[in-house]
Amino acid sequence: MKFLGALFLAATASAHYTFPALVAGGSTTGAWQYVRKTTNYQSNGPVTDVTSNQIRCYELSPGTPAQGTYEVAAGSTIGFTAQSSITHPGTLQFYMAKAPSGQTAASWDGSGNVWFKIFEQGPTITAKGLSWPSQDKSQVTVPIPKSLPSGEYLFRVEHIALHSAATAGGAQFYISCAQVKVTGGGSGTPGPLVSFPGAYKATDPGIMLNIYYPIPTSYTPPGPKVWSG
Ligand SMILES: [Cu+2]
Repeated sequence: MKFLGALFLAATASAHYTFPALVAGGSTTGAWQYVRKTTNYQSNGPVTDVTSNQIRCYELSPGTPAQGTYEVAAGSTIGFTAQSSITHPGTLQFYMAKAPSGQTAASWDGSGNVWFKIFEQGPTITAKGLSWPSQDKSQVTVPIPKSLPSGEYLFRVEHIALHSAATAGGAQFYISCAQVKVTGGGSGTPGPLVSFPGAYKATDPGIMLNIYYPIPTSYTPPGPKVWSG
């Protein structure tokens, strides 16, 4: 039993993942059709350096857009597929950033103090330990805030795997950015705004922690507060 347990742990620890496609309205787009191809599209491996430019969108070839920009109505639900599933425990977050005038979601690199968070999902904490709602999911979704102004955005998913996060640099960031065009939006002012890199430090309490022992009594996801619209 002990031996089988060790084998199982070894297998799951190497099972990294990607977020290659969008899901909306019950259907799934093609892989890397609206999502910029990530550096880990073959290896499935994570970003571990929060100061690297890769922490923004994990792009294989920065400057190379995805094939298309996906149209989505404000207030509707959209998300990403996880290939083949989110095998690690950790926190799930979604961010967006609006392409400045003169740029499109396809042309823009997402640099600057431009990103706001629209969703964060920490663990359920019990005396037995932490459980993470996104774990083992093969897709994750979020409602686009209804008051988000119409326009072109980068839409970023981030899953921070925390199984080996007890030391700085141990957390594993799985990231993708999609190009979207929001329609029927409102007149909200998203914020607070942060940059990637810049938003995180390797020692942030939501990034560097032992999730197993002693069992944490609270968890604070890294980055800015969620903009609720
Ligand atoms: Cu992994």
